[in-house]
Amino acid sequence: MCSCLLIGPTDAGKTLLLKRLKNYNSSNKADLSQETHATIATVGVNIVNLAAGKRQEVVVKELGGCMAPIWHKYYKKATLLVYVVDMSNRFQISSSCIQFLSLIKSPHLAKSSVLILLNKIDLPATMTRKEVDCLWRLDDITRHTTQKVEVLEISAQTGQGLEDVVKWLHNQAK
Ligand SMILES: Nc1nc2c(ncn2[C@@H]2O[C@H](COP(=O)(O)OP(=O)(O)O)[C@@H](O)[C@H]2O)c(=O)[nH]1
Ligand SMILES: [Mg+2]
Repeated sequence: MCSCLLIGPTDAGKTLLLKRLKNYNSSNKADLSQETHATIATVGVNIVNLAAGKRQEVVVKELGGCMAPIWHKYYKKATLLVYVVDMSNRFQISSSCIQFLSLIKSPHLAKSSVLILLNKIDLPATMTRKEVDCLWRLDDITRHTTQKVEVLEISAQTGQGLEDVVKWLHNQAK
């Protein structure tokens, strides 16, 4: 069993993503049939167990954005870290970068595999990947961190890119 933290600022799309992952059906398509517009701010922890391959299981824990001051209490057991960014929120992008950098500095997460999810790419006014690359200096991050960092662009709303998230989870759980 492998433990994955799902972290990021409030409204980035973590809860919706978690619902999508939970509903990801055996035909490998995102189940978009459920009403998923209405989410409420997560206070506490949302936990979902995902099957990864035949034998493995990944326990994904979404930590509410407002719990940031106590996120560190959950670092110890986490082997995977998924950090969700809202690509449409220009006001949040810099602070999310700082938050991410302080996260990965934690010695408890030094060996975790990290996935950065650039979410909400379905929205018309999102930043471009190039803009985020520049603001976050993603090249430096992927090159110089102790962790193995991957970046994916997704939409938890439309399901775009979800397959790659599932693949990443499966590969890490092997
Ligand atoms: N358009 C769009 N809306 C999204 C997407 N992901 C999440 N949302 C919406 O953003 C809001 C916050 O989502 P939520 O999952 O609660 O964010 P959390 O605070 O990070 O858990 C909700 O209204 C979601 O429906 C996305 O990929 N595209
Ligand atoms: Mg939430």
